[in-house]
Amino acid sequence: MSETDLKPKTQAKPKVERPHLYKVILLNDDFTPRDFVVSVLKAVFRMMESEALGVMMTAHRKGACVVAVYTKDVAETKATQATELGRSQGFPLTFTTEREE
Ligand code: TYC
Repeated sequence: MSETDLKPKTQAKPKVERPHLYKVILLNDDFTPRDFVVSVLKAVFRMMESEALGVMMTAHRKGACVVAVYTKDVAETKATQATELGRSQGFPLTFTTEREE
């Protein structure tokens, strides 16, 4: 650095924040067959049968269940895909997303 160069008194602090994470939430309904819910969880969220069964039964009993956590884009894409799989068969199966605190 030459003598005429000005050195900044404070360094610009590189601010790299981690992305917000979003939960995908499965909602219960009275019409979608249990085995169809399980098949969607396996196909879209890459779950094993036992895990998918557990998530489906939790939603069935409690009204909703967190399926997985992703960045915003991935969460919204998977929630839409999974919901559309249900709609394509005439079921009201619904997946929503919610930002984590
Ligand atoms: N409640 C549905 C039934 O009894 C099954 C079901 C479970 C549907 C979980 C949605 O998120 C759900 N056929």
